[in-house]
Amino acid sequence: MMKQFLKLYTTTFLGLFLLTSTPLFSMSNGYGLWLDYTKIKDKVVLEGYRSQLQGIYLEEGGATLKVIGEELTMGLGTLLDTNLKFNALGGDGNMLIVSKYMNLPKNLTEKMEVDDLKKEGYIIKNVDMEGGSHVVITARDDIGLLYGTFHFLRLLQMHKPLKNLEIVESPKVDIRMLNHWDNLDRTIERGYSGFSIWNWQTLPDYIDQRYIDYARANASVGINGTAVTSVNANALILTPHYLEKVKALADVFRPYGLKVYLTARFSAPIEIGGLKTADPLDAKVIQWWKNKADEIYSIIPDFGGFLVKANSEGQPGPQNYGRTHLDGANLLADALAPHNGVVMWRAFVYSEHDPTDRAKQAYNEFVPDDGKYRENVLIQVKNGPIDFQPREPFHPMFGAMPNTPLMMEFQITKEYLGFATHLVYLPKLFEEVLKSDTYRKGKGSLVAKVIDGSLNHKKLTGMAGVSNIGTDFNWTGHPFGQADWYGFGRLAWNPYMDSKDIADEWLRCTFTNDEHFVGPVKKMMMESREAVVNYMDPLGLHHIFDTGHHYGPGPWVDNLSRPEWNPVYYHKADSLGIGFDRTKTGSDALFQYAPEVQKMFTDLETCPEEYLLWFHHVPWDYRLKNGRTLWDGLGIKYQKGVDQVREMIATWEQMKPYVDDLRYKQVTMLLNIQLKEAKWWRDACMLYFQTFSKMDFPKEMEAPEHALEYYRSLQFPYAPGIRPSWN
Ligand code: GCV
Repeated sequence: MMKQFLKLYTTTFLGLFLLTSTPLFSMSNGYGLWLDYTKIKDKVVLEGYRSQLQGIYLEEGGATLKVIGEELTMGLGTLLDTNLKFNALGGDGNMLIVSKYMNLPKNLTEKMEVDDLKKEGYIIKNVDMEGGSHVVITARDDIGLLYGTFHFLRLLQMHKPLKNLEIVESPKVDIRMLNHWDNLDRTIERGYSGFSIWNWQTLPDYIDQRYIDYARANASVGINGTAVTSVNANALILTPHYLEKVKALADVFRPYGLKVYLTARFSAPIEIGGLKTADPLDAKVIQWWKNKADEIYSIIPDFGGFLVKANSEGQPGPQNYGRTHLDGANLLADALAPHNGVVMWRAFVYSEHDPTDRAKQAYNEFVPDDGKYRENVLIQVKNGPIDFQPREPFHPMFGAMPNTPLMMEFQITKEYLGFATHLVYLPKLFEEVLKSDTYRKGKGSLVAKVIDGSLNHKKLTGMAGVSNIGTDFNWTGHPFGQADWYGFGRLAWNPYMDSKDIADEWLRCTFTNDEHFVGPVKKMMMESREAVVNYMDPLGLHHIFDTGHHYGPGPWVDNLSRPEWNPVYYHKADSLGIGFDRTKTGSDALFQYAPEVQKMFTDLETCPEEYLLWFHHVPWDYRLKNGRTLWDGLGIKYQKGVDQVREMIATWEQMKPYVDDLRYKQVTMLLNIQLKEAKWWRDACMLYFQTFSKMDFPKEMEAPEHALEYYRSLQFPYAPGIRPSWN
């Protein structure tokens, strides 16, 4: 006993020693995100910038202009290690000029071409005039100037030349927002980076510095909205007591161009309004929502609108009263319309009373009402038809509702991709979805064109990302989780961006410009998404996660009350084979896609193997394109995923000289957990599927570490991301 105690004591002590040997308070802990400006070490670059930037002219104005001044003082002060003076226009020297177009002197506006410049957009351009060679940042509005300022600072962070600048940027999407699934008790549904950063108890009087830093970080990547509460909504957020707190947040966010949205619980008229019904056609209910909207706007004049999850996973909605999603969405839209607010009505619906393939239900529910929604309604659609899986085909609703604005919902938090523990670079996944071709208006009808409205000339457009932010020092738990937040913002601004370029930007701004680091780590990030697909859900498998918390594999789970909550519903493994037949012989979910897409996925010759088991149930000895059986192919993919994580570890080990000690260690430890869990996935899934295939593992696959019973016995009642049940 004593020996054991001593052993425990020594390991604990050693652990403590290791931790305290790199005290957090004395080093960069990741809090500064991609905005942790550090002095430029390259002398040539530094001198070039110093001679180009000898002073700043910033037009005078309100709160956003003040923020720009602070950002430039801090950013240029640190990057150039000098105190630049704010001067009047017209003096000598090379200046940085930041001013709205309408306030620029005529001799400058003459040199600017602003026709293409939209709301929130900006121009960064070199202009030579007597007195100096200047860099001008101009825009139509203050927020455009702020976005331009962040872009300009990013150029410096990336050591880009400041010559021949001709940057014209306007956002391609109007609403670029985070969805926080934060509960009022500060737990976060599917949150893996600590608790909610919103401290409702101390608001409105205590403004945590984090709120300001959060707004700044969002503005730096062009995010202009945030729904601060979970879609599994609590009606209390709409009471005066909470609205006062929301107002305090809105006041903090406003200078950064960040609008606040709230989730609206459909039964709020009953729960906080004292009504007997929440029927959307009831006159009292209609009046209640109208009054509520008026009240909110009297407190927060630039309130964005409501985000709604209704009749989905137990949430109340119009169908409780025999009404439709259309009735519900239009009810709220009418209440918000006088204030220019919008409703984001989620299409994530599936019912336990509907035996149809879950992948088909949202389309069936919404598409028939195309064109009947009010102008200020957006239907918010998840990227795929099931639920944020490591890989899904694009949602068939994209392109299928030409007369209704559809907005994208991505998940930045990694509910199904290893939580905040696995390094998986999500913008690669986002890019794959955005570049998918819906063929709805012929070849080239990309999902991105639905989202930016260009496919059907939509006036209102949006993209939402379910936040991965929490109270962890570094905001996102995994240091690389910051790249997902960053990348989401960049893609919401421009859905045609290349995820590789985004990784490049993020790495240079967050770590270093050293090519020995940027090259290999970028490659590692770009391959990380395929790795997770391989070790979790290869060849089109999906939703085989353990129950409820979704931590680890649970392909055997078959005892949940709703059929579509059981992994067996999705993989359909039996003695004959595996996969979900969604062709005409099965659920015919493929019918919901354009004929070209249907054809491609239906024909086994043309169906990409990444989607094979999503659309087809195929025999275990089915021959893959490489001539191997499906069974072998599965094992090889699972093994490949594990090997890819090993490669990531090997890459990261070479990066020690370029990274601070803390983040180096953190990522090393996390990659090792990722490897352990990748093996767990491989072993558990292959052992379980072997009970059907009855075939030997392929020779390429390492032998499982434990028997199937071991994996089946694992229980995680306190896995993060869900409220644990205490009994
Ligand atoms: C907010 C999935 C998640 C739920 C989430 C839901 C949704 O089912 O597991 O936690 O609930 O999606 O998007 O509404």
